Amino acid sequence: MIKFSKEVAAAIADKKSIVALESTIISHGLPRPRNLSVAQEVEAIVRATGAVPATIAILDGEIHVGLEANELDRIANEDGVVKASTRDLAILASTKKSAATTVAATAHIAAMAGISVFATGGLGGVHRGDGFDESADLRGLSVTPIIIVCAGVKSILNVEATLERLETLAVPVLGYKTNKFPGFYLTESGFEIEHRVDSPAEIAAIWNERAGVNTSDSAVIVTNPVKVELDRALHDTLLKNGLAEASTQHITGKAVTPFLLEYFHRVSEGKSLDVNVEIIKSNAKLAADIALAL
Ligand code: PSU
Ligand code: MN
Repeated sequence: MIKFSKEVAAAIADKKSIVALESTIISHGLPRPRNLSVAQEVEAIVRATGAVPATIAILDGEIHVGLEANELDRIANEDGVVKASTRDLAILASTKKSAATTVAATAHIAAMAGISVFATGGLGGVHRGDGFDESADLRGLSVTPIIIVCAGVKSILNVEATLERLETLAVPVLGYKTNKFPGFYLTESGFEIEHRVDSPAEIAAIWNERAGVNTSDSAVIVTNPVKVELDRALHDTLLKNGLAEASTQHITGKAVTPFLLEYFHRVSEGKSLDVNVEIIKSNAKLAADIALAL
């Protein structure tokens, strides 16, 4: 069912450390042409750390773990690459369509391929408002054994409700060198994290204890705050106006997150984009360090 890139196939044979990377961030989270260069830079960071990157996507109905250069280009530049979550995988396989995978779908495929560490930007979560919009990422992480490195959840979400849902779903949340839950563009969201870790080795140790206490079926979330945050006043203005704009334009369902990210990037004239890129790079580096520690 899985098509591996040459590099990832060799890494599996040689028992090298592998880091899964998601593709929705490339096709729907970052603007062209920067999306392709960022995807390439993120892979290079994983390699420079001594691990092997496996960007995951669906091409013509086939699951790809690791993309060749031309395939990465397709995800970044081809029109009609949809955003796919786990529920879409069988439909894509039978209709032979191409798609970028969300956190939920990427984690699902990575675990299926035997990969234990995954880097992304920010997780999906519970949206604001009373529309019952909750990302499938939350349910996905509750049933998928993987270490996921992120900068918390995007501030466009209801962070408090998202943390409550993660507790209900029994998904552990760790703060990397912090007790403050990061707010994606912001280093702190205003909510606390009970468990702080200070090294990749500590994260690996927690991961390895899970089998013994029979909690191996969920993800472990590692939150890694961005070093230089977006200006707070700018952030708050973007958030207020972006949410109002989404409501005026009746943006719903899976279009909400890409719409708000694009709004932030456009109206901040790239300032939020720079922070977003830093987040992805820093998470890829930490994920590679964790993969090596395992
Ligand atoms: N984080 C980013 N950029 C993104 C996303 C997360 O920095 O584009 C994507 C991820 O793929 C995540 C998805 O799984 O947004 C969540 O979308 P939704 O809220 O529709 O579940
Ligand atoms: Mn949604």
